Amino acid sequence: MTIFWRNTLTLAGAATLSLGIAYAQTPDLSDPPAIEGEVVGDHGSHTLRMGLGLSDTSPQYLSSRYFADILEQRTEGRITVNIFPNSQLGDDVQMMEMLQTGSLDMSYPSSSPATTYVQELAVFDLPFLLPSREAAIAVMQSDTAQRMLDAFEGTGIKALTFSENGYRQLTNSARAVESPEDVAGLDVRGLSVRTMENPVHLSIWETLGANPTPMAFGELFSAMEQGVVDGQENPWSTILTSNFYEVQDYGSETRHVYTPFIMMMSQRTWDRLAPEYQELVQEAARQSAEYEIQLSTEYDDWAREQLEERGMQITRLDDDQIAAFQEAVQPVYDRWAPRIGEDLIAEIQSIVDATQ
Ligand code: TK8
Repeated sequence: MTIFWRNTLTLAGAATLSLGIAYAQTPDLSDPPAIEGEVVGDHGSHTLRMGLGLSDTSPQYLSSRYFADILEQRTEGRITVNIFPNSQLGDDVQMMEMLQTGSLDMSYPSSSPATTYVQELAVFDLPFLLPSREAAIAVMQSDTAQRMLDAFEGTGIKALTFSENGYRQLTNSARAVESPEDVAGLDVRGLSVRTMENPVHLSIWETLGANPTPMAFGELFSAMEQGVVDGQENPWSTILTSNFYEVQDYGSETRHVYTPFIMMMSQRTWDRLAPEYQELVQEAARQSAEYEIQLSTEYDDWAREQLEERGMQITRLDDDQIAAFQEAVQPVYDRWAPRIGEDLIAEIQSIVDATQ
């Protein structure tokens, strides 16, 4: 897939020349693993609607397609999943409410807005908790994480699996950011930053001296375009696949938080499925999550390069500069750790330590 970018170049004393520069829209991504396993027995037909926040070039979408393909093949077309990307059915918060009422079958939100259902998920919102992708994956695959998915019981939502959203990076339209002082501004105002709808994130950006505004992801592009906010934070892949570079000149590799996605189904939909179908859905969810993590990993560095090629100025931060951010957000830990649970944090920490 390629898109064409029009670049105009004026030659001295000559006419304007138009060059079409082709940018690859996705990196060289691994193909989905072959679909294996028996065709399951006939337990009726289901057409499921799945709403996504991200675009149809995102790892989230591509792996959801794989999920749909597994179900379709292993039921000989009796289960079909129709995927609606780009927040067209609603944002993370709205779609979770739709799952509860049964007006939507599936969604794939970030863990952060889901903390209203399962408070322990807020552990993922603690800044600089997961130092490496290996650690993050170990945590997502742990019994501790499974317990959080199980804790959705009774909410009207069946949580199927974690997968990767990834390390979040700061972008903005005002200035290059290398330090917490650049966020707060000294003789200029603090950056106004959109955050996910989650109190820990709000606290992070308040603590850094920014002017945070929680906002649905679907409204973010136009909010930045219209200057309602200066910036936002998301993984490089999302910044690329949502075209944020068109309205954001600066990026900083802050890696301040690693948040996962959670693939979810409406409990009402789940309860309508025969046990054999339920088992298949659960298996397909896990397989597609593994594929999603692989795609997301392949996407991340590539997306950063692409953003630079498309004109975003990206600041890489060295260990001392990261440490300055880490120190600046210590009050977020002090305030939230007791509420999230010291035991839970220690449990996560020991999973992390085992990967170091
Ligand atoms: C997409 C969201 C998004 C998240 C955010 O539905 O809101 O910034 O990172 O990717 O879950």
